Amino acid sequence: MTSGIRTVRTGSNVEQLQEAIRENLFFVQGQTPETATITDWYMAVAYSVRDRLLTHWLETRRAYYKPENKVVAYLSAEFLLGPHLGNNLLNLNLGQQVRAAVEGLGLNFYEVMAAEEEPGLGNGGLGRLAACYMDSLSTLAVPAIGYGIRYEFGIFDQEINNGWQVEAADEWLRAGNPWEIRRPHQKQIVMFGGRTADYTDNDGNYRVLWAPDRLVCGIPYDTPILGYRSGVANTLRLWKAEAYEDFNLEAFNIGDYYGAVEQKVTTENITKVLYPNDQAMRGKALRLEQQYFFASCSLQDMLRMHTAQGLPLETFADKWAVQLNDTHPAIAVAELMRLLVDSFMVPWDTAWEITQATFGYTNHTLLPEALEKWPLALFRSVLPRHLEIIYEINQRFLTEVRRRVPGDEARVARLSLIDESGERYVRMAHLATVGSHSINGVAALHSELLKHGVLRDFAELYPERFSNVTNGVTPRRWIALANPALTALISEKIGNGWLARLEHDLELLEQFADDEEFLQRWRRVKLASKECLSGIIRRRCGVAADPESMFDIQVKRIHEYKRQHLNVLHIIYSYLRLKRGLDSDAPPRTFIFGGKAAPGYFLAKLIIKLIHSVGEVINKDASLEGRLRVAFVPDYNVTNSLPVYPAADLSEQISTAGKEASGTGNMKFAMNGALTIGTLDGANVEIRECVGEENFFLFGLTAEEVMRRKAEGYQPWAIYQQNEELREVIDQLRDGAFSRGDKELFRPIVDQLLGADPYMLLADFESYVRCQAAVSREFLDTAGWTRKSILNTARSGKFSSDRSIREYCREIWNVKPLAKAAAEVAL
Ligand code: 26Q
Repeated sequence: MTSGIRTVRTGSNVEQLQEAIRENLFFVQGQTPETATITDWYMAVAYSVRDRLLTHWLETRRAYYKPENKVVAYLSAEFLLGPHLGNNLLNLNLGQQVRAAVEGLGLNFYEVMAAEEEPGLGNGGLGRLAACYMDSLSTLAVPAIGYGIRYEFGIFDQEINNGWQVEAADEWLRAGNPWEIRRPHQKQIVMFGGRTADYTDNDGNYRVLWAPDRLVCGIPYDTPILGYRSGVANTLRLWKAEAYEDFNLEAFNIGDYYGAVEQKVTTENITKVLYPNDQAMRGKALRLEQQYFFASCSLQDMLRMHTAQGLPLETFADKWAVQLNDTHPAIAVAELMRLLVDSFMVPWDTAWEITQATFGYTNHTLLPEALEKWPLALFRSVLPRHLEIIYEINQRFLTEVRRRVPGDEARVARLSLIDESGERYVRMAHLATVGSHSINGVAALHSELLKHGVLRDFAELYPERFSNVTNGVTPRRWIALANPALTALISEKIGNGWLARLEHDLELLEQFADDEEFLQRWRRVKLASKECLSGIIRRRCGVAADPESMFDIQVKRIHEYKRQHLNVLHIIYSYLRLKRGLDSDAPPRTFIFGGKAAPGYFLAKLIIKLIHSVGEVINKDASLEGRLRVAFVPDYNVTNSLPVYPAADLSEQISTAGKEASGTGNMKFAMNGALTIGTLDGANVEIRECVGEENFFLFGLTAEEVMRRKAEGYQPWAIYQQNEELREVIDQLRDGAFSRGDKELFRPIVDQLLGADPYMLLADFESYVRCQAAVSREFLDTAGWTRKSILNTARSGKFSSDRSIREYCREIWNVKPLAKAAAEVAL
């Protein structure tokens, strides 16, 4: 390369960057400044930034191929990354120069940034966790590859029509994706369906041949995941399904051109669309095909890299730590066994040792109805060989169980990888558990409950395999990018290093919690964030929100267990009291919601309608003089969430205790200085421990009490009759006060609340509204509230994903950071 090219590709002063953007606009987008659209400019800027991280990326890739480096493979059906540009600018420390360069070209920097379509390749918490973990792995200089699926359509876009959710296809690849590189030479081939046959080989060994009826190509698309100023860029490798051409040609050659094309279309469906986290989805063959497709591609890719280094298969688990992000990739356990035993002729026992030493399994749910299971017949039709392997694993496992606990066939049935209580199913959580050396939950309470609930029998057999790693979120995206003003204020007080050392440094803020001037500046930063969100709400929802009012926010997927409707009951309750002339001294509140409902989840969609309907009545009621406002921010996604967290005074984390595995939004809010109103659920428990109980609003039954109440027989009807104010809230809902007299519209919600509601809203209602009254009182003490806000931020360092990743590295993966960077980022 000539030095001239080098400069335009890598130079980092404003002139060089401007030159780079102009060149990319012309040579990549084929546009001139006169003809370019904002998307063309965005692409030109993105390519210019990508050029500047390629060196880090290729150097990190070399580390994967060094035999002495152990590599983390994070297998996840979802990676909910959010926009790349801002993140890469922050991590490369190029933000100011690129901004100046862009503005020097006569463009609005924020408009250019806003032209990025975010890759919404996840549903919510689990997918976003994978993205935060990739960020931390690179920041900590741990060699890692994220393996997943390159969905052509990510999570649907949400539109709101007359208060109802309407789904629209997410065409995120429309304009092309400047951050990915297709690597067709590293394609893999994946087999599906067909039959198996056994035979004896020349050495007298029992062998199985799998004759599939379909072959599919997996093409990797790589995206760099930069660390925060670490000089490391790990790879996110997402697989796209394409037709296996040779196979297709067979049909073509015998004249069946349309048959060949049809097969191509069917094949490419595998990576078409992300499934929503919806129970109604259960049993869809395409979902199993997706899971197997990416698990197989990823393992074959690791084996390719492993053997390319001349390493023997016996050392596979010394080279690779493969983490299963829930059971979605759990089929990898059977697939690694198949590859080792059938393809590489490794003896079964050796293969099983390698497999168990390789995998770790993270569980993200306690809801038994959410555990993945596949009807046996369907499983066999897609993966006949894997079913045999699972039977073999099961037989050996149950033999071991019978040996260790003789005469307990009920236990054997509970532990079996096959559910035979009715229609027969393959239990994916059981497969993941027996195939892993480590099983962890995602918050302390969750990990405890796991051992007493869905994985109890396994925890009794193998207690040493169970542990907890409490979730974390990356402070780079969730503080620095989301809240630049707060970031600047914090840096002014405690220096610049804290974004990479949250647990250690953030608590240094505490010393300013009583400093009058600091309090004022903290308050002004919060107010400016609220003004910004207020503008968004005005433009997008047509709701006027006073930035001086309390911003009370619940953003997350819409689900009964998360209890957005409990929040709504409190809103109605507050409204009725104000109408009656009570609570006139309470601070004005703006209730803000955001979140998507699974398209097939009727009650969740009705809750969205309910929020809008209640909002319509309240926002229009002039007699309130603006003391209550309700807004629903449409299309809640990573991009739209960024201005939300900094603007919150109050974070709603109100799930039924024992139902939310961890939650991660709760952490993002606390870091940005919101106080939490919450139950003792998931990571709320640990957040409260860290920030101090006086800085957290606790209400509701504990997980234990929930279970006890359920066992005794939960009677919502009795609660309804005893509590007059609750009765009025429910009656108004039922009698059409929020549905223009329509008594049918919200009946399903009312019926659920008064019926066998598994989430026990009414049991927590009184405790919740009382706690909310305390929130209102405390908010009136501005200085006291601000102090608590500062303490929430200062004490939330534990919830950095850097801490979580350090724990995974030490306790589960036995992986160390790259030597070069180790001095800078001590693990
Ligand atoms: C399963 C089968 C078929 C189709 C889809 C699915 C599916 C997809 C996504 C099931 C579940 C999910 C996502 C689950 C999830 O996001 N769980 C959340 O994980 C977070 C990270 O650990 C936790 O903080 C949350 O508490 C947990 O709800």
